[in-house]
Amino acid sequence: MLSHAAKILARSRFAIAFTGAGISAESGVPTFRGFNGLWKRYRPEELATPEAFKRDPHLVWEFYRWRMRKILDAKPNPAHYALAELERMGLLRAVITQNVDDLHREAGTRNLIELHGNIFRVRCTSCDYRENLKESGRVYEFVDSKDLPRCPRCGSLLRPDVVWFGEALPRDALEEAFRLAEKADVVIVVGTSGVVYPAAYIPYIVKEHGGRVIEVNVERSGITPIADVFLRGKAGEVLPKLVE
Ligand code: BV8
Ligand code: ZN
Repeated sequence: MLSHAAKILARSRFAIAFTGAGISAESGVPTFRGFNGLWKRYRPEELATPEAFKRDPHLVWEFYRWRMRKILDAKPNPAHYALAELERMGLLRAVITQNVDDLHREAGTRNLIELHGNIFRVRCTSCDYRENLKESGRVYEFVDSKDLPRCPRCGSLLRPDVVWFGEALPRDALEEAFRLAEKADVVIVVGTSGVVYPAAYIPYIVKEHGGRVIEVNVERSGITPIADVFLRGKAGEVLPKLVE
């Protein structure tokens, strides 16, 4: 199956990747279905929503600061590096990710579409103030603070610049992702349960336009029914074999 996938990729004209939380699991970033410990009693759908933020901004910021700390301690794993290498080899045109952890960028992927935003960006709930905390060098000060973060321009609450459940995805990112999916003749789907929409449409759009779907996952997912090749295994072990 692996050689079959490698052949499909080698012969592809326009291959893209579509990734979910599973690609960062081996970096130690908890997947959405796998929250353990502290956050086990909450479902992410309960915390990653505008209603939760309105009701209890302290709890939601505690959740995001906890995840930011986890991600700051994480490094890209061989799966992220393999996709960056495929792009360098000219075999991968773009990575469309549902993840907000910045690990694809850290691994060197250049053409990256973040459908659900980025956990290291914050934005104001009232004015158009935005800040990339890594670029502004304030990420550790931000993560270690216990106070509710306030906009330096207008004083309103700051929120994570990520897409919450019930919120629309950034239009330009979604349109670009759909455009790439229509053009792609191969999509490598990595580490996603394929249950969150509209992101999960991506592999279906590739399929509908006659493209092939290669899936890498440790178990079957919502995408497996339309996969032409299903490579069962950990992304950090399977993807580097596709680069060899
Ligand atoms: C919207 C950012 C409407 C926040 C996230 C149909 C159409 C449109 C919407 C809907 C619809 N049906 C339902 C909806 C509503 C909802 C939705 O999809 N709900 C689901 C739960 C049913 N969708 C929305 O609310 C979206 N918004 O539609 O708004 C609208 C439209 C116009 C105007 C106004 C409103 C917004 C969805 C985005 C939510 N935000 N993230 C944050 O991160 O804090 S989604 C979040 O969950 C993640 O980003 C990720 O995308 C998702 C979890 O999915 P996965 O990435 O797949 O991760 P998961 O843990 O589920 O799975 C991990 C997989 O990896 C598993 O398969 C596992 O086996 C595998 N794995 C584990 N280890 C490994 C591995 N694989 C390989 N190697 C390993 N080592
Ligand atoms: Zn403001």
